[in-house]
Amino acid sequence: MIDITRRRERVFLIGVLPSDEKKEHYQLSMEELHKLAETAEVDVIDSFVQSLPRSKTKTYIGKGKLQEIKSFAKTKKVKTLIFNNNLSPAQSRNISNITGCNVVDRTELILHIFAQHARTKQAKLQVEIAQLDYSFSKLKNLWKHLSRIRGGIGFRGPGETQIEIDRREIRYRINILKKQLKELEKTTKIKRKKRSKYLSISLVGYTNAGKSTLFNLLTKEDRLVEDKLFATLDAKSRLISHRYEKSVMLTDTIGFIRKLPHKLVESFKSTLLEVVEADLLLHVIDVNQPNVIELIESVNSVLDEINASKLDIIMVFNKCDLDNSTYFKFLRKKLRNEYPNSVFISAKNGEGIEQLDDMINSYIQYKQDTEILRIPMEMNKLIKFVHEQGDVIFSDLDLESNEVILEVKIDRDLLENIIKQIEKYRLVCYING
Ligand SMILES: Nc1nc2c(ncn2[C@@H]2O[C@H](COP(=O)(O)OP(=O)(O)OP(=O)(O)O)[C@@H](O)[C@H]2O)c(=O)[nH]1
Ligand SMILES: [Mg+2]
Repeated sequence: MIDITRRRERVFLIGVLPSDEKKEHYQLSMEELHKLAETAEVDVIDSFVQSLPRSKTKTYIGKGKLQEIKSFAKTKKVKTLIFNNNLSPAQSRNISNITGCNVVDRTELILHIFAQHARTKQAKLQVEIAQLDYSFSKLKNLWKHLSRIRGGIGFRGPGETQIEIDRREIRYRINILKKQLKELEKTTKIKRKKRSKYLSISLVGYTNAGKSTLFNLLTKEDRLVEDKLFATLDAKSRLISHRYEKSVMLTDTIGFIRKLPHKLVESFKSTLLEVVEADLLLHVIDVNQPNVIELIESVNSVLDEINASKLDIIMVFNKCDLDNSTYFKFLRKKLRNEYPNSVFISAKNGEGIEQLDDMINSYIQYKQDTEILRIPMEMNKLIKFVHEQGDVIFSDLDLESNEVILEVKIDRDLLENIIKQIEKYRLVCYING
């Protein structure tokens, strides 16, 4: 993988505007690339976008444009070109040969940022696996490419042999890392199991939407908040005991981005498990982004990819302190119509938080039910379970029927299951006389 770790490296950003894409829309994705580059701590000297019906197979952009970039790079002392798309290994090599510059594609840039920001052992392992996976697939394609241009199967030049050795080593390393990750995940799973008594809520959303800021506000924690993409890479959970009608386990996790590399989602699955296993998601959105609907959709597609799109969701439109224009009021109305289960807040100054709290409490009420249960004394495991999982308001013994009477406030789904177990037990007793 190309190294761009040297501080304040001077770079150009490069993109291709395909004929089927709107200029303004593409501009936004170039701006996002700019923000990614800033997050990677490099200096963006200039950007180039070429309009083409579609990108060039060999060099991604036109050769003439590349020559132009080459001479600009020389005068501006730029050594690295960052592309707004993923490049094939052959494209990277060709561009590098023509311009004499390092070539970094979008996925490599994102992976680099993830590597920079990984703090926990788990995040570090996950990033390294994703990076190796990406190098592996690039080498695989490069091998295919070389064998094609050098006479196909049977030809074994030194290049291919080296690539094969590299590939084997990468695969070996990936396997070792995956094993280490599995070990780590075992302990996380144990921790997670203990949490079943609480309502679990996960914050999800596009990177930089304000998830960690909201997490800090609700938990009074001091989690890292930065005006950078992917400030958070690990999952952190905190128990909120007294704010809501029931204890809540709130989890802050990594932000998403459009075209989030698939390999990255794949290797971060264990961190994202917190999201999948939540009762409720708070989808945090920076309402000031011009393409807000598109950002919501890209988050939804990642949620889909990790099987979390069917979970209950409250849309939390954040950063409402930043704009008070008439257009903003109109947009608010439009979003409220589109997403009825939504709230408008500022995680920075606390505006709208009461309303968010009310919605969480309503959700708790909706999820819970109060019921008087009569449980046969023999079902002692079930009695213990009810005590553990619910809030027992009143309890008594009916010695005549040999039953425990419990008035309990408990999760609706659990309650259904408990009632079924009691009925089944009674039926078996009845049949057996
Ligand atoms: N004006 C304003 N800025 C906010 C608000 N909430 C968050 N921010 C700012 O937005 C930036 C990103 O906030 P974070 O809380 O780090 O965002 P995040 O969603 O956790 O980002 P990642 O961890 O990178 O995915 C920071 O500079 C925050 O200070 C808000 O309500 N209003
Ligand atoms: Mg964060």
